[in-house]
Amino acid sequence: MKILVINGPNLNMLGLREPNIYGRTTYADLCALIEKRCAELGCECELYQSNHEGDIVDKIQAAYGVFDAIVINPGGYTHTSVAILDALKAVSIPTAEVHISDVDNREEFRKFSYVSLYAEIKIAGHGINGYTEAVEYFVNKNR
Ligand code: DHK
Repeated sequence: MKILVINGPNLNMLGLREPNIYGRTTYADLCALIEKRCAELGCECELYQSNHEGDIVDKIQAAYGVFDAIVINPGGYTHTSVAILDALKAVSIPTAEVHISDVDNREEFRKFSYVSLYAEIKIAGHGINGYTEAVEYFVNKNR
């Protein structure tokens, strides 16, 4: 199976940004972790990060007919982007929503997620392990 892992704005700053919330692991380390787990599970993955909403929409649209599942952490767009929600609905690819932090126990505005209106699973507050848990979810589901 082929999984597309999308990270939204500021996730390229992992390791530097608010380490008390997001940890000290860098984005490069995160990519290495996901690639290793996918290799162990025998699935293909592509990793994509963008700070731009429209680029993320383009990437989701281009996933149609190519990827079997999407793992997405939309960053701040989680709480604002109807466009990302609509793109996911348009391609109808099974999607897991991941957040490094426990978004339901932070500021009020982080409790609402547009992507949750489409995603079949939400993993939040498990740190970077949330990404590999999402990959495992799809691999198990497709067994
Ligand atoms: C990452 C962000 O950049 C925030 O805007 C979200 C999410 C939370 C995370 O926990 O990974 O609110």
